[in-house]
Amino acid sequence: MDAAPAGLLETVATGPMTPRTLPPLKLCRFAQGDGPVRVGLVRDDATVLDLTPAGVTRLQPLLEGDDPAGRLRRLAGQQLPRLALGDVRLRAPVERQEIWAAGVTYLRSKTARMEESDFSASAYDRVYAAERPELFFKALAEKVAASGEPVGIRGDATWNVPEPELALVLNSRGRIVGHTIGNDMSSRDIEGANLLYLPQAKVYERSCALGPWITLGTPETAARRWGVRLTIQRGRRRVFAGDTSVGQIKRGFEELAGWLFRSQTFPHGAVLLTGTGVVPPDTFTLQAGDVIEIAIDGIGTLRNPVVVV
Ligand code: DO4
Ligand code: MG
Repeated sequence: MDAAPAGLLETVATGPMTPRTLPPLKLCRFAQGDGPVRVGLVRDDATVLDLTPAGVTRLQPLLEGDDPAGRLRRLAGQQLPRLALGDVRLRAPVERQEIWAAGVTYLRSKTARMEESDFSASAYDRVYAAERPELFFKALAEKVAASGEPVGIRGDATWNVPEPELALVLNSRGRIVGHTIGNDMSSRDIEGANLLYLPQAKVYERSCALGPWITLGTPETAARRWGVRLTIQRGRRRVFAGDTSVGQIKRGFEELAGWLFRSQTFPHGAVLLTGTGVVPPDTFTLQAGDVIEIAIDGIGTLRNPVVVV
């Protein structure tokens, strides 16, 4: 079957023979100036529909409902305040969810990490093939950088990279209710020195970015056709560009979510990054001032400048 146009994937039957393609739903958190954080729906990548007057003031109650996408489609038809996207500040699309990440889900990630460390090579090789995936805690929601906010490279690391990853948005029942873009910032020299240093290589100040919003209503079969593109800009120079496809992920989304929820509860839901398939060459390391852009079809672009932390 031919790939559907990126982002135009949900259909409704409008008559016996004429399914209609629906535009993607982009659910965001935003603020104006120093004002309170509100929940909105991004339309045409230009306007934000403020959902506050419709009683939607937080993401979680919406995501816990039986049909968040259906509810949002109904809300989109209401008379609600409209703001220009350029006039608001997007906030990370998380409230109290724990942020977790899966690792070594792409062949590219496995080979890069085996080259990075003789010491840990067999662990990466084994986990790629094992039934149980690698899952690790990544961030508290309050520590996540939104699109536009800085991400960090550790002051005590010498080899730092972004990891562009599709992120699954899960409600408290473990249901996949949406997708967003994640950046699993990583210090490869620390990780490569010893696998037991993984939490220090992965979990530090500003090590996770999510955004720019959550896209709802895309089934896994459609999301697996999305492309993932990473570019890194240094001043006027593009110092890295690479891409992959979500379809290269070895494991199913439900499989990853199922493992995350084994013997574990997430009363506020969770976000699960699904691993990276784009790895810059070993000679590349990020510098303060670089700007990282991660674009995923059907979602948008997550853009973050880099600072040393
Ligand atoms: O075990 C190292 C982490 C792997 C990872 O974060 C990834 O593959 O994305
Ligand atoms: Mg990763």
